[in-house]
Amino acid sequence: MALTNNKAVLSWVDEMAAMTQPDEIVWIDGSEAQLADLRRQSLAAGEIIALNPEKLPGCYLHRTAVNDVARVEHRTFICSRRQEDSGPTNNWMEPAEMYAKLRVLYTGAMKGRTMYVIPFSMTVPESPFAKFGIELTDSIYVVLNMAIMTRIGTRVIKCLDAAKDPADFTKGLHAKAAIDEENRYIVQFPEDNTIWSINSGYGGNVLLGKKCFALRIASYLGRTEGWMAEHMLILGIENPNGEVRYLAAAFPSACGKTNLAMLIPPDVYRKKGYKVWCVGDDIAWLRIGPDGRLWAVNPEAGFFGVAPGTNMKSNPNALLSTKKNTIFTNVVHNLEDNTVWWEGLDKNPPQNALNWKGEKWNSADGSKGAHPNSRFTAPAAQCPCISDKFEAPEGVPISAIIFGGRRAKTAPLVYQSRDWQHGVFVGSIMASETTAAASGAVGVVRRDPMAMLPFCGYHMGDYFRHWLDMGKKIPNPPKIFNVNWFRTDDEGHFIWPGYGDNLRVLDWIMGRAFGEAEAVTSPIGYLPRAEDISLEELDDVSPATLAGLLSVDKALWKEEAAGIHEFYAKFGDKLPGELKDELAKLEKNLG
Ligand code: OXD
Ligand code: MN
Repeated sequence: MALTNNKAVLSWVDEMAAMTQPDEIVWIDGSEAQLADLRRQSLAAGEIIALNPEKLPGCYLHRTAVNDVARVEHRTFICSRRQEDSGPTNNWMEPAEMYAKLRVLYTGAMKGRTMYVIPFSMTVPESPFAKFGIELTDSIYVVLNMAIMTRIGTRVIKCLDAAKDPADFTKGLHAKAAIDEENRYIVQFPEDNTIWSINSGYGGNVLLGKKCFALRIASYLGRTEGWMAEHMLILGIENPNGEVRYLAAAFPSACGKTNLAMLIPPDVYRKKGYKVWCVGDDIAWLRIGPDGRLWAVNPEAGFFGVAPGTNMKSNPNALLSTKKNTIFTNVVHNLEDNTVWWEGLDKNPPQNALNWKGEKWNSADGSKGAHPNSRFTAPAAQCPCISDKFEAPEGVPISAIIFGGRRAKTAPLVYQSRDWQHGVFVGSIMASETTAAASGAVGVVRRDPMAMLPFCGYHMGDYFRHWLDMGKKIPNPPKIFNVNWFRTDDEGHFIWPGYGDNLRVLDWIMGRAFGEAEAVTSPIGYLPRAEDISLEELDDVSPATLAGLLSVDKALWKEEAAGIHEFYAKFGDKLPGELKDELAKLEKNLG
């Protein structure tokens, strides 16, 4: 039975059902009873496997199709009405043409299946920051994941119905169809507040609240409405005075974002009373608060984290978050005790196990048991260091924004931008070097402005402009920094220990944000001196090594400037003049 009389919702659901032709329509009310029933159906269909109820209560394993294991950027489109609004970094097709093409694929796609109607809210529905959406899907796996990653059901639809404009919701349509790679499309229509996803069953392509809505559509809405949707973690650092200061940080993938979001302070800091609180691990929505500061909420309710490499040393808080009520996707099924395993969990791969494809797996043959992009979907509330402000409707005030990437030589451990405009420049030139873990050449610099390259729902040049404009509107803006945990020595070893010791750098950053820490000027911005970053009880790094990590090699930065020119050329007339000025200033400073 429909959960609402909302005409805009009902007529759209009818229209989509007429096209996809499901046998049945089920409204998701979000109740535990309904979710339990769906789990039973999914188990009976073999779509999920129940794991050991003592060791992993409420946990399930799911395997996607072998051809459907990751986000597909080459099949992701931003279909704005005008191509120039989608820009050079997005795929584009004229919306009418795309709708027509997809209608053919959706027609009858749900025959013999059930269509689930999931009302969802990004951030708590009662928050003034909340945005509502409805996802239609023929996948119970999607329903169960959305129930972890977002707030769903009756509570949400009530808020939408009571909103100023009950027709203001994001229309998400997902059909598994035949999981056909050749006809897989992940399409955003920003001006229509609409997302159509077809022929995939993998998380990032089908949990429409995440990348599709909370970043691509939301970035577009944010620009129109004067706020920002960013690919950022949010964390709070509690200092020995009990004061909690918050920062947001954007990194491209494979740079340790989830680890930083749940950092465990080094012993020396812990003993002094420092604590780190996680507000979010992937997405931040940022708005100017009544006090003139920038406030952030995490629009999501769960973590959709990469499993391989997660262990009790690298990220105990993430691992502990997955011990109950978690859905594992494409990991190893340990048949010895009906649990899960992945590369990097520990050094004891199970002997009696199935790999991510469900095949008998022999760890000794050198093959991977878990897919490198295998995931856990875990409720954020289960994280041992979740912030008590995680669900605060107003969010948390952000004192520092951090950009970063993986650079073997060029970027120092940390530097601070001179001001907001320079900070936008620093974000716009963000780059990361490819690692041996990915296919293709190693050490190739990939520009990924603000880590938003695959997630910006409009022209990246306009996005830079929006950042610059926001800076003018925030009376008390956060300070902007860049970090690089990944400098290597001549043998290619990382010099900085990373992980918990990154707090030493965050501590300096917060000191700067609050006018308590020293810095010196350099051609690229403000730098700490070696003595400004505490090395207490850190025997592996000498002050001389730290000074090296903070050095700026002018020759390398001149090469960098040439690379930035090349990258900026893509944006033509849409590149804001302020960023050209910043690049010119950098070149002048380098002499
Ligand atoms: C993610 C991503 O899955 O950024 O969070 O790709
Ligand atoms: Mn992400």
